[in-house]
Amino acid sequence: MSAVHPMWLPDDVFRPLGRRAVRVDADASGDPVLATVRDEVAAAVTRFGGTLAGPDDRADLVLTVEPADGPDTHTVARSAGTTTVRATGARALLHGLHDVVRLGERAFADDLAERHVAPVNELRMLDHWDNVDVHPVMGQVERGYAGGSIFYADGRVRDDLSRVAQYARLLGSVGINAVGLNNVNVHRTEARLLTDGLPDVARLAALFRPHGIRVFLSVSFAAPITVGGLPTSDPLDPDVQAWWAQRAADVYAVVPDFGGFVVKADSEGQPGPFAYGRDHADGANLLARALRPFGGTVFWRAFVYDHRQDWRDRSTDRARAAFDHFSPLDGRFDDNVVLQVKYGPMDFQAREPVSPVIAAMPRTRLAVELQVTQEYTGQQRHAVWLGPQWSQILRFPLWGEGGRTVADVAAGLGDRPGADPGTDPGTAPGAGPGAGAPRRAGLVAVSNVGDDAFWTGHPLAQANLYTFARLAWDPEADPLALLDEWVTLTFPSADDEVRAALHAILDDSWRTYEDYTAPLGVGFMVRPGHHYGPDVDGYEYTPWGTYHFADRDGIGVDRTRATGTGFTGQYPAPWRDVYEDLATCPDDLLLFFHHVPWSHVLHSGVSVAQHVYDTHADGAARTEANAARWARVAGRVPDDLHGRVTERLAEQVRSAHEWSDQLRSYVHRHSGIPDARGRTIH
Ligand code: GCV
Repeated sequence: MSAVHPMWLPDDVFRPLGRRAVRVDADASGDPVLATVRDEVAAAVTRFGGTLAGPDDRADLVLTVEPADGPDTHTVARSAGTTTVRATGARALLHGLHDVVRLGERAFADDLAERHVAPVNELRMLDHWDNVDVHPVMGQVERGYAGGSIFYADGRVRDDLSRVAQYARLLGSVGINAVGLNNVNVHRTEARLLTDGLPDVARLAALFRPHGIRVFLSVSFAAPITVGGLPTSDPLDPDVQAWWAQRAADVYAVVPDFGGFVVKADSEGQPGPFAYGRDHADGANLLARALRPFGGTVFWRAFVYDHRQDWRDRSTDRARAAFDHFSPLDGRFDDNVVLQVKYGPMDFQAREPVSPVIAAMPRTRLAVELQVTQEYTGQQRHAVWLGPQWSQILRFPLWGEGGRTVADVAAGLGDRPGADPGTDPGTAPGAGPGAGAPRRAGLVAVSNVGDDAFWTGHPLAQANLYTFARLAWDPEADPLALLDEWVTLTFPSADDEVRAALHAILDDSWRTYEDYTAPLGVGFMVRPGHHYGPDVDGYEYTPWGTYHFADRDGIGVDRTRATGTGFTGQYPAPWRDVYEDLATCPDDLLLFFHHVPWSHVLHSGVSVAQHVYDTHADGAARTEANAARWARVAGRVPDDLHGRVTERLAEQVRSAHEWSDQLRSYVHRHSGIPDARGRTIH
């Protein structure tokens, strides 16, 4: 395999545009994003026989900028045989160009309906957990399943950054506008990106800039000590404040459009403000004030918990940690701080409830963090398309049906309950009026790319990167329509059989994965450390047994207020009561919230034990059907891609059976309940 796969931008997708007369009515001199638009159009017409129309020539497509304040917006309209894209600025024109690319021939149909397009989220970000050095345990890309870093090799920024240029083009085409360049676990070498590494950061920024993307650095809270030689990194120390202010000035001197910092503090060994008796608002505001003169933003992660203590005691339920730490700080963060909250209270499990923190901070800008890299969802060896999961999370109505959703909070849309100081965020009704100003932020995800020829290890994992970017643009978009869009772009010459096979494998793949892995929201049955494959009891032994408290009588974590950890009380109504009550708690989250007997009958009508027998047998069987389906399209997609997917699907079949066998056997041995469908359990 030599050539790098083009992901969703193979040359062919430019054919409808490239065979026509196209005019770019914008002076590209001095604006790198406009230059990108002009270069894309020029390359397309050269390749497919169209023309670059001059100012007085008739054109099939006109791309023009009509400056306006406000968010990037474009319209696409068809009249008198010409399609016109009007954009409010350079970035909007680039988005408009790719809107036309996605429309294909439809962009030139006389009945094209006029389109007004603007992103819902202001910030659409991908974080990279890339280490500059190869970490002895985590490798080069922490939780990376697609080879080495595209940014770094041999302990420094690569000399050849051609992959980064391709990546920036891909991301710009789907509206990503921010990229974090290094791991949130900041080691010594990455910490130096902020000092000696700045010329290299500037090289990377120069590759993202033409695609409308700003770069961010993850920084260590202890950098004033480890890099700066100060005796402290106390956020209230004037020398520490001056040190950060100087670092910000240095970065902006070489990267004038630098985005800002990403920070993981007081979590999993990373230093933070707790060491000085300060809180996370003190910590975040320290960096925010250093960045403020230059227009920079701090993404402060809410993934804060004590990894040495949790689950060993019912009073230290890890799910509670982010809310307990952060909700008291609402209103204390500067307005160039964005609190970055993982979608669930645990850690990117295939099934979790949404994090109650998202509903609890009405006076804070808040970005929701998703995980495109498949740490807990098959590590890009399993075909698991996460679009439906993300869509479900984003559409979740935090204050009940009809009220504001997770996506609304991230986008800063509408008033959030409690935005008016003095209103109790836990009880105010969702659709009611509030007094808070919109707090626009957006979505962040951990990227899944590496230097692999297919970018993502499993070629079909490209669909996750694409879907995340498109949902970050419009969280209400139908994920299946986005998947279909990805199929059309990525496989432009695919016949119906190939399209059907891709849909058959991917459409329900999240559910399939959930079916053969940890059941009913219980989470964390992966092998500790690397998080691949089943180890039902492997995670975190507590004095009572495993963290999921399985024994011969039952399974699940009691997180009720009545008898458990009280976590249900972190939700606003109605969810605090819906989750509290066994009668109303949804099946797919049952074991997250309740400890129940194996014989407990689900809303679906079967017992917990029988549910495990059924879903695991069926889920594993579906992976076999997928492998067979893919075998039938051999010769209809490129051989190298077909081969890679075949190899991954085979591993998925093996692994799914391993999961299924272990889970069914575990439940059978503990519960003694026979499988009502009479299947053999080993
Ligand atoms: C970058 C999980 C992962 C860690 C990751 C952490 C985080 O715990 O296993 O590898 O660290 O999340 O999001 O910071």
